[in-house]
Amino acid sequence: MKGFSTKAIHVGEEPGSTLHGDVVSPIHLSTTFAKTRIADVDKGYVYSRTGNPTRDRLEEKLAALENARYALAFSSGLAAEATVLLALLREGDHVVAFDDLYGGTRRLFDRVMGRFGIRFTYVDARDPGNVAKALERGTRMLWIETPTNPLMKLADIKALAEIAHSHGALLVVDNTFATPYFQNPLELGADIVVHSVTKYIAGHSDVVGGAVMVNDEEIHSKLRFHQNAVGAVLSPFDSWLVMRGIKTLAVRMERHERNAMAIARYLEDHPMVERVYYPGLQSHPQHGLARRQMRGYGGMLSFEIRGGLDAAVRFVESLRIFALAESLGGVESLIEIPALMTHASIPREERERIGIKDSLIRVSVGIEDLEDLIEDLDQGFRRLGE
Ligand code: P1T
Repeated sequence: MKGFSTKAIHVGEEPGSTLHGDVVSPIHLSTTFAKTRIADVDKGYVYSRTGNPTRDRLEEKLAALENARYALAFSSGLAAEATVLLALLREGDHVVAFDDLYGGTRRLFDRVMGRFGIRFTYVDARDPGNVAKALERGTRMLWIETPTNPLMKLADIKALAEIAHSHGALLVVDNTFATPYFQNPLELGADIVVHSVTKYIAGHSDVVGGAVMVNDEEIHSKLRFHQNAVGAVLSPFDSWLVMRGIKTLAVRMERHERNAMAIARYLEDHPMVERVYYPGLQSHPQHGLARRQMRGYGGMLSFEIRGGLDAAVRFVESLRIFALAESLGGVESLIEIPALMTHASIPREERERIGIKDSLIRVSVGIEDLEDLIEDLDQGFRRLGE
């Protein structure tokens, strides 16, 4: 099995791997597993926080998506991230992170991990030189998203992996926006990939989950220990929902991308739009890197609307198909204002320094019919002009 979709559909669910030859993995809800002899109490499945057959099948599938040796499933993207930090860092350690990250990730870094003596320095990681300059003796980890949330900035994974490794640090890549269909950071030298499975991987806005993928056995065993010891595991039912979602990841991503590219071009030509951020556009300052490092540009984009926050609010409230909501990566189109929603927890001065203006609107382009999406945006712009 080599192809992405073949693996997405079959890994972890081979007929013959279950009692009845199920084509779809069954959901194992039991929290505990009985033994007939004391000698066997720690053999096989024991307790579902530690290990569960449905979660195991999902983890096999998740590993296959990133061509990784190991994957671990968590109850949210943030739970996955927290477990990585808790498993691999200690008091006094230092992390260099991309300054443009999901607001909740920065909140976890600064307001939770900071209390345990882990220090974070934020840099514009588009320039690897900025990352190299920020390294300290205690730097153990580089942490990036690429493309970033919400400004669609890119970081050169290969270059940053070299910088990290020459310093004895690990490179962590949050691959949520690109998805494993369009980008595989482990193959470019990253040590750890994290995902908010809530987004494209599950794909239907009906499950909150997270994942970590790695190749290194020692890192894996530390993560596995902490997955159980901290306990933020994905439930069997949610594991099953994610497995179901993964089977269509490739076809969904093709359609997300096709719609996003067309909408990015539409917005770029619109007189009410100041600027569009989408790595598939020639006008994106890192379009060349996107072409080299990714196999596609994904379904996320953002744009600045003319007229400031007031226009942004009126526009997003006037849409009928694009739902005004946080999150992303589901089949339905979503729209939001980062300064008021997903990135409101970042102080205004810091937001402005990164480039997140009040007039920035972020779009998760769904897989509806393109004509309907464009018509909805059109009527939104028309109402602004009234
Ligand atoms: O929401 P959760 O599953 O815990 O994942 C957190 C997370 C991690 N990484 C990235 C790149 C993310 O975008 C997210 C969650 N983001 C949103 C909810 C959002 O609307 O941006």
